[in-house]
Amino acid sequence: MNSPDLTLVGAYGSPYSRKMRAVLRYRHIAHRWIVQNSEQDQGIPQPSVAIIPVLAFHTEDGGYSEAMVDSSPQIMRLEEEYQDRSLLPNDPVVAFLDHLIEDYGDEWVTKMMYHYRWHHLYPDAIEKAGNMLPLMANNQMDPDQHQRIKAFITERQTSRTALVGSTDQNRPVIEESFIRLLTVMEKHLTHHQFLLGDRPGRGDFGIFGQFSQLCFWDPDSAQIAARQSPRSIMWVYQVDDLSSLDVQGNQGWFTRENLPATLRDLLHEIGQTYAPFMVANHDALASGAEKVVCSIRGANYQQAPFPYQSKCLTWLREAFAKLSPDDQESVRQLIDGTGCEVLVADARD
Ligand SMILES: N[C@@H](CCC(=O)N[C@@H](CS)C(=O)NCC(=O)O)C(=O)O
Repeated sequence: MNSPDLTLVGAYGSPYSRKMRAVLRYRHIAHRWIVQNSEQDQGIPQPSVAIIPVLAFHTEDGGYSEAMVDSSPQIMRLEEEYQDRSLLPNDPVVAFLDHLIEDYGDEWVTKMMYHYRWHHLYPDAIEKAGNMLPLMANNQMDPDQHQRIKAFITERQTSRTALVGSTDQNRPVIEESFIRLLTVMEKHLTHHQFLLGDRPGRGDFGIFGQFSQLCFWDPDSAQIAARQSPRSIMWVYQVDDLSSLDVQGNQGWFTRENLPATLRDLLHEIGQTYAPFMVANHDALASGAEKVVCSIRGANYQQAPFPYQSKCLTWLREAFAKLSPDDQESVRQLIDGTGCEVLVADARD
């Protein structure tokens, strides 16, 4: 085997791992995929936080120079090191929207994913995940050990549902937003292969990661998805491996002048759910409040504050602040009336 540039350590059932593997495949970046805790998972430098996926960079002599976590920074780091088949649209206004869509996938759609896997109303999903997750690292695992790890993972994950907002009270908010997202995706994908044109952007990979689980793995959500949006299912198959997609230079993106109405529908969906939540989460952390409380399409949504998501909003606002005044104005016009305005409100001052 030719020596790869990178190693990606992840898991089949991890949305962010699937996201990054798809990015590496699409970008033609030579890599090795290692399943976490498998026999091959050895010698990788410890990242700052114990989460997956881990992206490890190689040295000339076959060792590792460093390892990093968090898929969005991983994507941006790859953009610095590799030019071809970039994920960044050339129009900075469209690139900002792409960043927003990616973050919506990572930080809001992930609630749907966790919910349909671990919420107590979905016992088949809990049973399936409990059975399958331990075997990813070792499919020949001893049956007793399998049962022990299954019990451990199931107990840990089901006790964490409230942390990501998957409670009985929030259930309608999360489930209805999944159905609306599928409806928007179905309409959009009827005319366009990807969210921002003829090639995938960060947003495609962000939503793809979560959909790789929601549409295929978790039984209840997979059934809903197949009913509501067959084109989303096909899009997930495609995005998983876009190594054969032909891409010319930096062509193929929508521009700010030709964004389709269905993209605006997506921004509207983001503005009704992710946007009020992200701002309320940020404000709760800033004021030291114990709970995030916000209204999402008239429903009262509550969960504990989530520090990483506050950082995400700061990064999004920093990206907006870096745009020229004209580009900022264009973004404001495009998101006007969608509910996303609150995301960039502070940047005006
Ligand atoms: N913000 C991170 C999130 C990664 C993440 O939450 N990974 C989960 C699995 S999908 C994880 O490793 N959780 C810790 C655990 O399962 O112990 C990203 O974008 O990659």
